[in-house]
Amino acid sequence: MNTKGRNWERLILDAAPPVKELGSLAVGDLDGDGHVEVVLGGDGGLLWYRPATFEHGLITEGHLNVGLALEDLDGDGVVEVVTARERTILWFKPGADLHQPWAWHTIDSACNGGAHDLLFCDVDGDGARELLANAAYCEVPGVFIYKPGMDLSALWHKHTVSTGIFSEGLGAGDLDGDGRIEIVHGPDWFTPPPAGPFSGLWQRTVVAPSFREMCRTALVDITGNGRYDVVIVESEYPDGRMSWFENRLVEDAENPWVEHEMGGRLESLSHTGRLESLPHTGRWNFAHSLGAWREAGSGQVHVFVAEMAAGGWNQPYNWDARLVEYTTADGGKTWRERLIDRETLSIRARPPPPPGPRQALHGDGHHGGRRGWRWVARRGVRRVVVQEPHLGALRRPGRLPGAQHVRPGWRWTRRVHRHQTVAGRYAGQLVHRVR
Ligand SMILES: [Ca+2]
Ligand SMILES: [Ca+2]
Ligand SMILES: [Ca+2]
Ligand SMILES: [Ca+2]
Repeated sequence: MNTKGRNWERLILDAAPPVKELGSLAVGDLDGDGHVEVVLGGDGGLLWYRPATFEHGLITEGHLNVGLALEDLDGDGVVEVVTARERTILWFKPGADLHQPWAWHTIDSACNGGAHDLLFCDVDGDGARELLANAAYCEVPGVFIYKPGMDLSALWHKHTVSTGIFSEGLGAGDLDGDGRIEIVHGPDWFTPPPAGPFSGLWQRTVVAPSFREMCRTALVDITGNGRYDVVIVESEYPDGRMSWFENRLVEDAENPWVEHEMGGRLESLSHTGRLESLPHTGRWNFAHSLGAWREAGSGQVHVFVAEMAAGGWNQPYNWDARLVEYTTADGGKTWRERLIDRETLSIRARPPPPPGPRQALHGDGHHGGRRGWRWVARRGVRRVVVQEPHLGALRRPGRLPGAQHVRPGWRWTRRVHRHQTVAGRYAGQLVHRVR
């Protein structure tokens, strides 16, 4: 594999967003113009950014929860923004353009607790996707399904899947191939009652008995047998574990989940373009982002995991937070583990990658106000190169590795971010196209 052609570049959207911290992130085309926008939420507001132009704006103020999803609710072909603020779940729709005030409506005005995870899935098979939400950090945590009535702007019907068990990490899909949707929540999975998904509480079974309750989960068919396997990472611990659980519900009902731990050595490209191999402890420090997808053509499976730099519970700031991509081409027998980015790698200017699919990935993190940017990496980005000298060592672009690869018509500009951190003065530059 040509590793040099698969570089990732860091794009800093905003070095100092007007919020105290950011905890949620989603990517989608908010205005139907064919270009993705990025939605970010946290303590201070919900923001949108247009990576192509660095335009940005505010969707709403307040302290938003981690739960965030983009879904075309009204069927006009453009996604709306669904998120949670305190104990409410809300949806937002832009006006004529993203800069104008957004309309908003309430889905649930009285959640048990803050929604940490939101996702859409057609739970009842009627062709429309329902909203799944959990309630976390509250007296009666749980998992709920919301189904809208004819009037989207009215409160949605709420069905309880389970209450009384605190977990994080929602996923949903048909795990056993019977045509009905199951729900994964943290280390557990839930099957619907026989009379239908809205006929009662769902039955809980444990997928990952050795995992603690706060997780991220991703459902993806790794083995290629047509059923989802489950990737789980413990997300709120300095020594979190990560495994994928092979789905053998059909083949071996007595032993339906076979654990495969994910560790190994991480491949990393140095800023000089040399491939290095780094040891991996097999433990993850607040790995609060997890995504997985299967390529339709090749069947390759990719798993993306990222640590947040400022973990919860007053943990020390992790200056070494990692962004890693796992890839398998043989059904999970062997994996290629690739370090995409890490906070301490200070210079990210790289030769632009060849044209290819623009796969949007994201890192997630609470930043505690000290470093106000977040990771956004896109495969195939050719428009923006970011370099990021740290601790005040502002360098001239011409002396940076990769700087000579800036395309004609682009120029270096100094923008935005110089601010004080606990480690010293911090500064950076962006390269962007001359308009
Ligand atoms: Ca757009
Ligand atoms: Ca819509
Ligand atoms: Ca449905
Ligand atoms: Ca099923």
